[in-house]
Amino acid sequence: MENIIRIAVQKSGRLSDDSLKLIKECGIKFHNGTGKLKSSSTNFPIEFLFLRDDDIPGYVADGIADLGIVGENELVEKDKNVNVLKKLGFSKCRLSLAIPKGEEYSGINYFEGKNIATSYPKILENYLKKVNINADIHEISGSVEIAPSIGLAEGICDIVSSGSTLMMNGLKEVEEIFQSEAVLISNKDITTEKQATVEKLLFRMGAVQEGKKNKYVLLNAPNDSLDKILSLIPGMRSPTILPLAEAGWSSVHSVISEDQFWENIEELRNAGAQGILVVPIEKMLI
Ligand code: PRT
Ligand code: ZN
Repeated sequence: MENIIRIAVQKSGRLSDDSLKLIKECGIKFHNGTGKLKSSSTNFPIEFLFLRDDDIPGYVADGIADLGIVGENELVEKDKNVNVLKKLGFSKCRLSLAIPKGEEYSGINYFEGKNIATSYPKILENYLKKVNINADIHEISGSVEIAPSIGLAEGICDIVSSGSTLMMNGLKEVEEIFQSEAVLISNKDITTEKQATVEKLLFRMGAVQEGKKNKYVLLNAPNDSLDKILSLIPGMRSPTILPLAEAGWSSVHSVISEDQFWENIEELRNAGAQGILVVPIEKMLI
């Protein structure tokens, strides 16, 4: 039982679905009935705590939870003493300064002596210090985007994803000050027994992430253009080549990153590749 780890995940919000999806993709089974604060897995030594994201860094720093999944914005703002184990690639967003659309913006000096409303006073304060600007930070906990229109502040510093919230509120983004995505954090003093479980989880998460980055590609190619085609899709170690029933043709199988595939698709076709299949990979163990 000493090897059972506890992970804190957001109860409901923008991080919840992707956090639970990642855990499920790691082959970990659990029930998360609505309203439950705690749950455990039936096939992996892990317990779940469902919390507000604001509380996750503190629970992990205090050792109530061994691990947590939280946005970097929340982690840096809370400034707790934890380890970051892994970037998870979801809930990506940025923290930006924005001002009313009609205002002219000439640079960061615009904010000198101004009032800025935000839910992220620490990150903003650090940024303003770095760029040598003195501004008044007005901390509010939500609906930051309405602050300028009600006369509470001249600018805001808030999370932006698509930018439509700013636009709907007559604001424009003028400086990006911080980039964020979900990260896996851990307590600083994990016992050796628990550490072994953490390693197992990290191994599985790594395999899921690698699988997502890569695709399994199958294509048919005339033998005389195999060299060219192989140079365009190098495999994990080297591609598999099988003869087709039709003389002079081969089937090439390989694993390549999706980005690389799209970059080379035209050249592959020009080199004579046909019947190209791109198949998702569920997990990849290198
Ligand atoms: O209840 P709890 O405290 O747990 O949740 P919460 O309401 O504090 O957070 P939640 O669920 O809204 O967001 C959790 C985390 O998701 C954040 O800490 C970020 O790391 C990340 N994230 C990603 C976002 C967004 N995208 C996002 N778009 N968090 C908030 N927003 C909001 C933003 O505040 C603004 O109001 O969406 C609006 C902007 O979106 P666009 O698309 O209009 O630009
Ligand atoms: Zn929150």
